[in-house]
Amino acid sequence: MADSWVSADSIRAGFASAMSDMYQREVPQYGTLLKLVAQVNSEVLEQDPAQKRQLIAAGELSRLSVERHGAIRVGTAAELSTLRQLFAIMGMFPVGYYDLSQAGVPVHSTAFRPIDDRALSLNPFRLFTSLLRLDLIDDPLLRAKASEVLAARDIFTADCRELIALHQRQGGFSQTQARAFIHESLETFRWHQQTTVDSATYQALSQQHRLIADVVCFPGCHINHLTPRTLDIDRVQALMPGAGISPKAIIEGPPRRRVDILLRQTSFKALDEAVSFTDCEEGTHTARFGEIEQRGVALTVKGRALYDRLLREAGSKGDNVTHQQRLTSAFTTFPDDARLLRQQGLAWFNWALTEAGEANPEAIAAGAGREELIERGLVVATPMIYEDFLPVSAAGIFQSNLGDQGRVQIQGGSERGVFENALGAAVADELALYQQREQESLRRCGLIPPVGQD
Ligand code: OOG
Ligand code: NI
Repeated sequence: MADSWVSADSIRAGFASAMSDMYQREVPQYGTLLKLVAQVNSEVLEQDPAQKRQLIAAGELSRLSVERHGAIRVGTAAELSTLRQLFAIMGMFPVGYYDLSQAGVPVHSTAFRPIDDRALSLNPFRLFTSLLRLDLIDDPLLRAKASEVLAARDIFTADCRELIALHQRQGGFSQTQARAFIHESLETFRWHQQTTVDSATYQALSQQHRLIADVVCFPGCHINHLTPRTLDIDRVQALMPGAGISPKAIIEGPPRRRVDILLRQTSFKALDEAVSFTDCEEGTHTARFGEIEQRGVALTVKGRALYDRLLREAGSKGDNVTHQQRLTSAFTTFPDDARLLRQQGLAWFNWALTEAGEANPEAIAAGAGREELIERGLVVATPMIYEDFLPVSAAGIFQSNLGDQGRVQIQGGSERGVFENALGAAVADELALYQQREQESLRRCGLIPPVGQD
């Protein structure tokens, strides 16, 4: 029976595509953004055949056109822990802990994502998932009200809960069950025009923080954006207004470089949407938007420390042009060359033998230096793409949709233990995952000894 279960990868791909269809119907501007990104990506590939060849060789081209990430926000530990079980069925596991309270946003987060090379290359879909920190609501009456509203809702359908339990019992899904599961789990992320509260409660929560109202007042945890991957984020940002999309002021993350690092992101502003309250039909809520991202190589601890320092030094002032110039000059000390990134231990790479390398095992066994093997055409090292998120950038994305309220003062620091308790599991360390993947690739090439012999 186990042989005939549908793979987690295919459930994830089916889910990501159903989510995208739903979101395009719900937020038509997102469909426009997808078209723009597809157009720019195909222009880049046409104008830059070398990049196209590299992407094909790295297995990146096939996953380029599938959705890259989305984001959701939940209100209780029980919701978060059920989500963990739901995403596990799709081969998505919690990676990384992000404390957004530092940046004045009352949530902490993780990313549910695939972990191994194969799953990442088949479909890298990931969800940035935030848990509201009710402890950061300072008014005790309002905090109690928010807890009460949250306790009364169930964001999962009864069938969805049953299917999760079934999967846990039998260890897999048939085709029919997998289809039903995708259908039922989508319900959790659907938009609801009808809130669960009266307008006074909505206003009070919204005044405390707009995000709190967004999490507490709805019957589900609506997907708040989806994010395709582009090969030229500067061009998409510049073309957005012409396509009737209004972008946020600056592109977050590192500057444009020859060897892209980490993650650059920008979004269009959240839309004002009509909602109704239990006591009144007319209201609006602003939460849902679209985003684009450009991904580059994942950095080591050393590379990441350098990135964080240069980003701090560059600061953030002015319009996007000024901001990008400041970044570019701050980042001149960050090597922009794959070989230097490797030699200085700043970034992770995927190592593989070329055909010549396969045909020449003695040359590899002779213990020549890795860079020399690359020069001799026996080995290739491909940048390992960053699969995670950046807390400073995430805060910028949150804030661009919170208007003036973006930066409230929040007391209280990182609460990783509290988050993991709520989740019901530890979050994986993203840096350890990259390191492990690089080690495995070196081992496959025979460049380091097999496990147990090193
Ligand atoms: C999540 C914002 C963060 C990203 O890409 O960094 C994010 C949210 O608004 O819920 O999606
Ligand atoms: Ni995002």
